[in-house]
Amino acid sequence: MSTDTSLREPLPYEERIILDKWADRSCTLEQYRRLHSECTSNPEEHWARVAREIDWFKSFERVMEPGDHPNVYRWFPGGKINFSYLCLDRHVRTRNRNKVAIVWEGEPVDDRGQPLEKRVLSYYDLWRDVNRAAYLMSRKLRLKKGDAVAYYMPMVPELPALMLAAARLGVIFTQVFSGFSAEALATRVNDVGARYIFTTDGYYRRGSVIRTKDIVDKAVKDCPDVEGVVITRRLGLKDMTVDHERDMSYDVLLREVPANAYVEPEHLDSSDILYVLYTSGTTGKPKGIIHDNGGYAVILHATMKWVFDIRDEDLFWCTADIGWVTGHSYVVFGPLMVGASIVMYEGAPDYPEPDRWWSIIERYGVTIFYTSPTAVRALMRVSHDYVRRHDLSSLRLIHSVGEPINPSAWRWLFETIGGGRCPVGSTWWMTETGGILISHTPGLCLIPLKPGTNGWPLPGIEVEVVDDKGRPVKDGERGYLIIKRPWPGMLGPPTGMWREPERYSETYFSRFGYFFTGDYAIRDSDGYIWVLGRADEVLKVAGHRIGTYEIESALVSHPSVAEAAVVGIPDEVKGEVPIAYVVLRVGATAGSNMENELKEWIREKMGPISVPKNVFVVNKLPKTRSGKIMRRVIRAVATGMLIGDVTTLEDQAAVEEVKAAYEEMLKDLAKNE
Ligand code: 6R9
Repeated sequence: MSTDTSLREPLPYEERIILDKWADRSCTLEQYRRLHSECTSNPEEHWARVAREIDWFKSFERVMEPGDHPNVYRWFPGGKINFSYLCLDRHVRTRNRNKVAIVWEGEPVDDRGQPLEKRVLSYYDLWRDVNRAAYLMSRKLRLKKGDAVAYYMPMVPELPALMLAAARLGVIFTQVFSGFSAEALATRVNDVGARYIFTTDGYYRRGSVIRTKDIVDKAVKDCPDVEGVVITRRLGLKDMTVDHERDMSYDVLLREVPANAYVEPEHLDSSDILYVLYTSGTTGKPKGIIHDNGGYAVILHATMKWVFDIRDEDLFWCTADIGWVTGHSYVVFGPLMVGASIVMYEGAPDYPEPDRWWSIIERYGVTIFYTSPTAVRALMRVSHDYVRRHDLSSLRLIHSVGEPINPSAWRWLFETIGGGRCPVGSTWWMTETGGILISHTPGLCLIPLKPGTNGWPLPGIEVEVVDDKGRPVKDGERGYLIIKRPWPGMLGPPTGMWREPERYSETYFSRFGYFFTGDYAIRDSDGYIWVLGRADEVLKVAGHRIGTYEIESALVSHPSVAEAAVVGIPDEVKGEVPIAYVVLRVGATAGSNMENELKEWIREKMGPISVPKNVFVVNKLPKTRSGKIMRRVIRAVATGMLIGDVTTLEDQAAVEEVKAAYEEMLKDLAKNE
């Protein structure tokens, strides 16, 4: 049984760490407060100043104006812009032309553990690839501005190229994480209205082959409007099935594209859609979060400078998969926009051994490392010799993202990985925010570090921690995190949430009248924000965002399941993991295999990351008198906490049952240990 101590460590509000090496960049809280209040007192001017630092085809006329739906804003109206131009064309005209854009490493290794595949693309190479991809998309596939495509791609260099090609044409893309199931893919493809799906034959993960194309074959059966599937060969699988009516080889299509193809980047409106990315919420199907071009470009530009202190000589490595927002913003668009060199790695951090990441940092000389607490917790459990084998002295700055970082994981990153030299931060943001909103800003000036905090909101960002009624709570008290003003990079026009303007306002604005993040947070007396985790039914499992509601819906779609409740329980490595309680249909019997059958069902329906750690079959679920499942009670029982007020509880016996099922599991675990 996980002891969970690391996740309940006391938070070191009072600790303050000032780094010698960064002393000339340090500032006092007072200085930072001043800088901050200058920016927030006139945010429009502040954001205009930042926006003028990037290249527009036509300059914007205003900073921001209300859109056509409540709570939707158009940022930088009048401005014309193109991300592909920002990330490529303007660099290939300078000495960055031959600078490394992407160093990519495949997962397979030789018998000495050395990587077998490496690809290096200069900015010029990438510019060429993107033009050829855009040519193919527009001439061959007849894709045009406003059309949608779906990418179901693993971590291969073709993915950033395709994203930038779509951006060049104004084609809206949605990238679906390559670990998602066929059903999850089909739902997103249909919702966004994709004309084509781009995929690979497969990829390598932890020494195995994952056959992406097979999953697409399954998904596309439920996607009547998809006109074709375009396949990049990553593995060269000989036995890949091909439907000649529908499937096209990317490589064959490219052969027909002139080597020097050039496609003029569309002069897009600042508020035209760049992409839609689906993420989990508390109810219903996943939400399609819309991001625009201009506002998104501005938040990425600002955060690459302020948060990552990016410089010409840096090698930037964000370890996120591009399937998540972190990969969109800080593998692809942010770093390429500022002309940085990035690392992309295909596989698992512990393949063939738990020093793969450290070997990559050493091999290429990574200077800025952006990773997740869950990976850190997994890697710090193995012998430190895996770290000591490698020279990590190139590192100068480290940040984490995805969930709160507990102080001991922070200290390990700071001391063992960063050698006590590098600022280590925890950047808070969400799919919805587009870019980082709460973080230390070593690129501007550095306030003292505290292990585990997110730091201050960025200049120009105003957040508040409030109680149930929306009243600010006192410093040091827990409350809900809200964002008080619109910000560049927020959910974009026309509807914030793809085709669901009402759901957008309802989800984020109905509770407090301001943007509600869904997170619990504390502000300490130094003004530092400590985001503590979700206040709703959304889980962060190994940093991945999963709605308990989605797992429940998948469970009740199983023929034997009548009702299901899913809650998150703490896990030492993954932060939290889902566990499920199910009530079977009358007549269905719980064979000894029911737990595995339901886990397999979830794997099929949703993908491996959503599979509950345990599935318990019970006779009843604790409910309120009005019939709502009391997840709070279930979670409390399952994590051994106090139950709290259960006066509305219908049936005490159901609680006892949940308790018994959980105790049973503890006994089993104890036996196995
Ligand atoms: C970027 C990303 C968003 C949720 C967010 C919060 C949690 C992210 C965090 C953090 C504490 C951090 N979160 N970063 N919590 N400290 N540095 O993760 O987007 O997948 O949409 O998740 O992640 O709970 O609300 P997304």
